[in-house]
Amino acid sequence: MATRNIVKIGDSILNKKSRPVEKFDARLHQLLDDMRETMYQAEGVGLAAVQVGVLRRVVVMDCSQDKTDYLELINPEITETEGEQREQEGCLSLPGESGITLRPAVVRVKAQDRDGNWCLYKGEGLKARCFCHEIDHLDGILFTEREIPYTEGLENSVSE
Ligand code: GNR
Ligand code: NI
Repeated sequence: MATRNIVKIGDSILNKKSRPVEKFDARLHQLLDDMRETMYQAEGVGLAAVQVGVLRRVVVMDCSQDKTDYLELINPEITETEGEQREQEGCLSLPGESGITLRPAVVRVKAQDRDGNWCLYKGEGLKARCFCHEIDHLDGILFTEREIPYTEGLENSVSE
């Protein structure tokens, strides 16, 4: 296992669309193992392959406090969403930046595992934000494109 360098803002690879994984082979497993180590070392809650310079639809995540909810998502797709949340978001590729985004409150995802089996996932709160954030990376989209002013929804409370 090894860590890989995380691509930072200014590198145009971050705006490119990643291609589906077709071969569930040893090379994919090495990529996943390296992404896992890179994510934990960087203290991120998720990492998309494009962030280590690989334009394939691969994500690792762990939104738990105690590293007990490690997930590998290959070719992930959002199948259903419920509600809305306006919460803070950051990105390992945009160090020092954070902002409020509008995301669904609950997100259901289907994805393949490292052997190609389809699995279903559900996330609320941070995990729902992370599913959306990582799948956006696979389509070349950064959270800054989803940012909203932190006052949104409070217009009526502003006195004139
Ligand atoms: O570490 C991360 N924190 C985070 C916080 C709120 C919503 C999404 C994230 S993902 C981010 C890691 C990262 O950049 N993944 O692509
Ligand atoms: Ni990110």
